[in-house]
Amino acid sequence: MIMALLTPEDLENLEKQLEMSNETVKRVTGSDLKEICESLYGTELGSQTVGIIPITAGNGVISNFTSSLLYIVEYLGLKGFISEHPDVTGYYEAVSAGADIIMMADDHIFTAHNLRNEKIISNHVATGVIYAEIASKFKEANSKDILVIGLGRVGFAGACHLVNNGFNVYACDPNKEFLEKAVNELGIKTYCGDDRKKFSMVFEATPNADTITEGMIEERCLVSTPGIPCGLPPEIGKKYRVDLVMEPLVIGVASMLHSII
Ligand code: 2YG
Ligand code: MG
Repeated sequence: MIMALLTPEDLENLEKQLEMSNETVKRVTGSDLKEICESLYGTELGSQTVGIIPITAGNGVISNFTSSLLYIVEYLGLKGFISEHPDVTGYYEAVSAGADIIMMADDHIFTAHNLRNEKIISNHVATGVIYAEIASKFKEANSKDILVIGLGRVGFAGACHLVNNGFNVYACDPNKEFLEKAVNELGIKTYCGDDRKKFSMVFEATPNADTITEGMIEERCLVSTPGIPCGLPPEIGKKYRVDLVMEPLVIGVASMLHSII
């Protein structure tokens, strides 16, 4: 399974990226990130404390990762701390220090676990759901048709969310098994370029660049994507005056926390 790992560069200027994406989210959906999360999950973040644990497994600690998480946790109004030690020692430390929620990531799973109510979530699912939700709330959409590009763990979770909310989901993925699974389990339609169908709402979830082509999109459409690198080529974005919601970490983390509160 391919997964793009974050780099320290992705997490630079998180504050600026957050501000810009929140502004776009508000403009294209009418609600800001906090409002979307609260109505999506019916929860409001309270006074929980989040213990963030650096993990050295696999490719090891990503500089800026845990400090970015702490920044986000505090931005969302929660208390947080990073354990002094990594891994199991850090876990013991965080739980002993009274953390209500534990956040940690290795190269495969990034999880948040609420120790008080036993809810647990992966970043894949929370990210898929929130980016799909944002795409589906496009104010200017002229139908309930929505295109999902990529049916990996993030894309599948988002597609599932959209189907459950009554959208007509069209999807593509070069992986035939992923596509078949989504057709069989979710009842989505496959999208192929020959369809000549264009979308005003696009949820892109691939680790690849340039997955969005001119044939797929309406002018002034919305592309919502957590995928790094961005699937929308800048020249197409410009030509079609596309609104783009893309941000490396905050939106997914906000979704994770709201989903387990
Ligand atoms: O503790 C650390 O510093 C590292 N073990 C963190 C590793 C995180 C790896 N995961 C990713 O890079 C992302 N795919 C996580 C999700 C980003 C939000 N879309
Ligand atoms: Mg991409």
